[in-house]
Amino acid sequence: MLLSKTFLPFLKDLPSEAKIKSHQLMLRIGMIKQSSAGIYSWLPLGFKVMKKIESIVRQEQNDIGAQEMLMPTIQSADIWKESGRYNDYGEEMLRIKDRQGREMLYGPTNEELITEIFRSSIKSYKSLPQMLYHIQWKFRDEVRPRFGIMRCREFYMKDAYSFDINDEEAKKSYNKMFYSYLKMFTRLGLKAIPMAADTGPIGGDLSHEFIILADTGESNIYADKNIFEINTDEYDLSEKSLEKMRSDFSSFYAVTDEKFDKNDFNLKVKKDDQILTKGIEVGHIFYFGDKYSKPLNCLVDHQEGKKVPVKMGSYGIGVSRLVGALIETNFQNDIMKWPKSVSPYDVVIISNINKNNKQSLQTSIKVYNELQKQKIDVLLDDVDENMSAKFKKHDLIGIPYQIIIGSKSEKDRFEFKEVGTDAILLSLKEIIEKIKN
Ligand code: 5CA
Repeated sequence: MLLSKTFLPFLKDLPSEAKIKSHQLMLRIGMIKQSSAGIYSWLPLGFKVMKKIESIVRQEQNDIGAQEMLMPTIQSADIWKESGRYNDYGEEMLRIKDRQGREMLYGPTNEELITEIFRSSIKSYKSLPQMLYHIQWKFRDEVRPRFGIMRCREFYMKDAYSFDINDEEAKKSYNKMFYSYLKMFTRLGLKAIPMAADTGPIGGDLSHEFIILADTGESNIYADKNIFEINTDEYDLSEKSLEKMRSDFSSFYAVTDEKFDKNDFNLKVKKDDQILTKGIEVGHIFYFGDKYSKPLNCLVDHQEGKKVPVKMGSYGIGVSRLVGALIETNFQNDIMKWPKSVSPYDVVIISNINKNNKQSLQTSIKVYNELQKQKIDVLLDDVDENMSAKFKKHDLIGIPYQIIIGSKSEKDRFEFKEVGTDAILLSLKEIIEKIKN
């Protein structure tokens, strides 16, 4: 892509309405644009990053056998009346009437709808277990939307739902999801810590929030610092390993405000190991057994002949919130560096455009064509602007690799830089190898 042709509405000044750095950066470099309070359009640069995150989430969910589907954003109020949540959910739910006067709503979550789908086709224990998920927009009419896409009204969520015959089997599904989340966050370059949590309007008695540490997070975190030493690469999908994973994590104290107890904290964690900090909730998983299957009459034939309500869990990831969370953790001292797995481009060519010397641009185009041939997603900065302004701009856009084509480049060797390290002179072949590795 040529920068001169890219839709990238850069703002000159820091947007004053934004309070945290992810919100500031996303507006500044044109990743998003607010359309009304807590509702945003995703512009090409922001959309590209979000789609890459979505793709990692999808791959990791598929890897544990979850099946992707797509449910609508608009739901009928009837199923919510059946579960009893229509009234309980309160003002966060956006309620709509269609032209026939039927009560509808914009889905804040999908427990009811998925249970209704499931009960209409699955009748026997023989078809269990099942895990279904979709990645879809949600709407919650938050009292105080804030921090850009971190706490907004319309947001993009991956929500998965598990169905099992009994508690024991359901715990295995829960553990698989737990494992899938750890892998996902590792691929996103994030250290997310699972913390025992309250269940709120979703319900149930077993729940974990996945939190990444960030000063601007909305959750207070109380943890034993040794939890950060757990090596998540050790685990696999065998039952034994998954149980070990759960017991390793639960052996360390790590909770948010709702579960915090000062005495307990001091008793269980040595003073030197205590961490009190802030974090961002990027995922939340729940086990609630028959909370929805019972009122919605979602029954399956048990091995022993009787009919039992299916045991369910639900598992959310804030896909759009993750874009902000990644900025909060990777944007420091006015320099952004996207993890390679989700960077909007693999590499940027920063070309010294000079009216009297067309050589740089010609060389840049040659390099650009070669990288494209190699299926490398490359942005060429072909804008007529001085180099120091260009460097400043790319510090914000955050593409992790830069090829600088100007006075220092030699005939077949170019200045190549990984953000945060010094530039080195490399041949195009060496550059391609570095990017591909
Ligand atoms: N049904 C369950 C799990 S599928 C559920 O809705 N869980 S949740 O309420 O915890 O939301 C899941 C994730 O969505 C959260 O962990 C968070 O990352 C994201 N999220 C929730 N509310 C918002 C919001 N207002 N703005 C942005 N992201 C949000």
